[in-house]
Parts: sequence; structure tokens; C-alpha cells
Amino acid sequence: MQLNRRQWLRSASAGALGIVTRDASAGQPRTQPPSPTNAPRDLRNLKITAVRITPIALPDPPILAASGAHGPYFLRNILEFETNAGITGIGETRGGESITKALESARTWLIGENPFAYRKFQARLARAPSAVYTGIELTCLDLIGRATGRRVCELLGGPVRERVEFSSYLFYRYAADNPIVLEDPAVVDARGRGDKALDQWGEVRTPEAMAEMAWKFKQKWGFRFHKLKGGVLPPDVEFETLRAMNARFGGREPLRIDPNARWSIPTALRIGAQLHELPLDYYEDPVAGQKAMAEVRQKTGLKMSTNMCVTRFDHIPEAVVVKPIDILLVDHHSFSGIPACQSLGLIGDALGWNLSQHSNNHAGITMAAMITMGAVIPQLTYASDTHYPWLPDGADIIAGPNLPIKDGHMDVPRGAGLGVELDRGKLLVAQDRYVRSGMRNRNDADLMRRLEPGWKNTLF
Ligand code: GKR
Ligand code: MG
Repeated sequence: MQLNRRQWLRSASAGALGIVTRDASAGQPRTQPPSPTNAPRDLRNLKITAVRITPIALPDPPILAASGAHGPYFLRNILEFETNAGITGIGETRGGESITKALESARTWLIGENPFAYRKFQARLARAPSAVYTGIELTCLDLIGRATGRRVCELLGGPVRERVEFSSYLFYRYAADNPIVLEDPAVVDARGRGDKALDQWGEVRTPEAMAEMAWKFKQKWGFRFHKLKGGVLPPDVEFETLRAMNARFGGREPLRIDPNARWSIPTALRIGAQLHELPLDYYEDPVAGQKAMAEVRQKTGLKMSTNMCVTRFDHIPEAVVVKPIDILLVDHHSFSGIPACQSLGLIGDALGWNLSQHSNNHAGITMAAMITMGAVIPQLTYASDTHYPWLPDGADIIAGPNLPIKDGHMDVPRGAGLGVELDRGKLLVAQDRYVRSGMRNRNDADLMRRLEPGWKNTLF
């Protein structure tokens, strides 16, 4: 019998999946759930004693974006820090060989460091991609939470909410058992055709098919906001898709479209003029760069958002002058970590911006981190993006079933730290896939050119 997450947690706390510890009075092993109550008293000398970095590949369906088609796997790096207190913290960050190597080269100096002082690591990593520091910081935060018996959201002044809202993230796509996908030499799992395919959503490349998938996403997860990933089909077809979705939802549900800057300014203005007839939540990155975004925003009068033209703190001064957006999609991987993103809330207050969250493919540790972000930033009031529904059931590397999405919301996990545990068996499978697939970086253009010979991501 397959347990849902709530049943799984109940059985974990009843001992079936508990952690084995020593009972001091009896000297006997006893089981206990992953609870926040076992923090050692003296944490002043907490030190990192071992660092494990595990690059992994998790299965991904051929979903489409301006960058092309997602390959058979997406890559992540999983971190584990052991300490002299016997507590281990876990973290997850972006995948790719350069991130793995940069994390590996931090290993030597991390050993012996106090995880409470994670801020000082930032200077040492100034030249590495930001996902390196943010992965290390996240692991330290999880560790501090476990050591003190607190959730990360409590360490950071929250929670300001216990449930965080997410939007559906709808991609045009090929079927998971498309022969070109199955022939990809990188595929090293047992996925096949029909009911052995990675997922059962099929091919979705028309307005009608997308409206149907949007409806089913709503039935399954209860989403109340719906984001269409654009920049794939001709812009008029994508607009027709929004119309079809709106009709399917009876005109009542807020919609978003994100062409990932694949539209020219005239196209963005023409489609923008038509978007007024729909219940638009926001218009995300139709064009490239702050100036072009500001022009579209000013001429259409639509609410605009980005995860492309303001992605670092040093992009903000220009945005203050140029005014390209109303909503900033924050991502803790690029904005220097969760505590740093809390300042974006205050900056947003000053500039009149609201916040939402950007997502790339991720596993359950990042999912817990994203829920935590939503729980510690009062200004994060727009439903966040997440790719999590695209991760096939059972493929996550956390213990137990995937974290549940109900009524479009996710609960902040209850356990100490980020509140999720690694499943070592699943982690090893995902690491083995990484090794055997040979995939080392994301390259959406590669599969797309095989699916659609001659494909180029030129501007619409
Ligand atoms: O997963 O293909 C994708 C998305 O297009 C992703 O790469 C974007 O970074 O989700 C992102 C977005 O909102 O632009
Ligand atoms: Mg976007």
C-alpha cells in the first residue's frame, strides 16, 4: 500500500521509520521520529567535520520553453555536512559540473568551520557562481535548525504564514514516450511506452490540449493561479491558449504568461493589448532587458514581472530608474540565499514591488527551502512557481512520498531544520543515474533540435 505523506509521517513517529538513538537511562536503542527536541546543550563549539557533495540526475519530461526541450534528466547537487555533535545538515542547490567542482573545492576549508557563522563563507566564495554559497548556506541553516531544535523559518523570524501558495506551472510538451526522447543515449532508466512512460500527460501542443491539462492540474493539486510557459508556439497561438484556459476555468482564475524574453517589443505590445480581455495576474518577461520591459509596461499598462531582468542586487539601481516591473520573482539561488531574500521584501516595500518566487527543476530539499522562503517574507504575496509537480512520484530523494500540494498550498514542514530527511537509497540511485547518463549540464537546445530539426530560438 502506498502511503501519502501524512500517513507516512504518522508511521514515522510511531517508530516504523524512526531514527535509532540510545536511551541514556536504559542504555537500549529506542526509535524516535525526526523531532526538534534532541538538541545538544552546548553548541558553542559546533564544527563541520565532514562534507559530502553528491551530484544527481532526476527524471524530467520533455517540457518546452524558449530554451528548447528539457532533456531526460535535470541535474542538482545535494550537500551533507556532518558535525562533531553527531548532527548532519542537508542542502540542495543547482546542478551542473561547474557547481559540483566549486563545491568540492570549498570542502577543505569548510571542515573545522562553525556552521553558525555561515555569512563569513560568502567572501571566500565571491568568485564562484552564487548557487555555491547559497547551497552551503542552506545546509548550514538546516544544520543549525537541527542542532537547536528549530525550523529554519523560526530561525529567520517566522513563520509569517504556515501555508504557502503555489501556482500551476504549465508547459507545452511532447509525450514522455516520444520515440526521439526514448532513443536519447542519456536515458539510463527503465522508462518505456504507454503506462511505462515517465508520466501520463501526453503531448500538449495546442490550446485545447493545454486547457485540458490546466484543468487537470487544478483537479489534482487545487491551484488557483495558472502560469503558461510561453515563447514556444507562435505568440497568437499562445494567446489563444490563454483564452482556452480562461474558458475552461469559467473566466474566474488569474492567468500568467512567461515567454522568457522571446518576443520582440512590437509582438509584446500587440499581444499585451489583447491580454486586457483576460483575468491576467501578471505579464512575465515578454521581452529582454529592463528598458524594453519598461516600454511594454508603460505602453500596455499591464502588471509586469521578471526573473530575467532583475536577478541580482546590483540590478536594482537601474530598475529604480527604469521601472520595468511590479512583481519580482525572487530565487534564493541567485539572490544570495534565503536571509538575503528577506531584505528584498523591504526593498520591494520601498519601490512598490510585490514578490513571487521563481523556480527551475528541483527536488524536495529545495521544495522545503522554497516553502520556508514563503514563510519568512511577509511581502511574498503572489503565488510562487514550482516545477515540483513535474517530478514523477517516487523520484524525489527525500524520505517518504513527495511533499503534498493541497488547494494550491504547501504546509511548512514541521520537523527541525528544513523538516525533510534524505533517503540514502534514492540518493544513490539518482547519483548512479548522473554518472551513467553522462549529462553534466543543462542543454535544452540539443533535444529540441532532434524533436524539431532546424529549430532556433529566434525572436517572435
Ligand atoms: O524550466 O524551462 C524551464 C523554465 O523556462 C526555466 O528555465 C525558467 O528559468 O522557470 C523559469 C522562468 O520562470 O523563467
Ligand atoms: Mg520566468
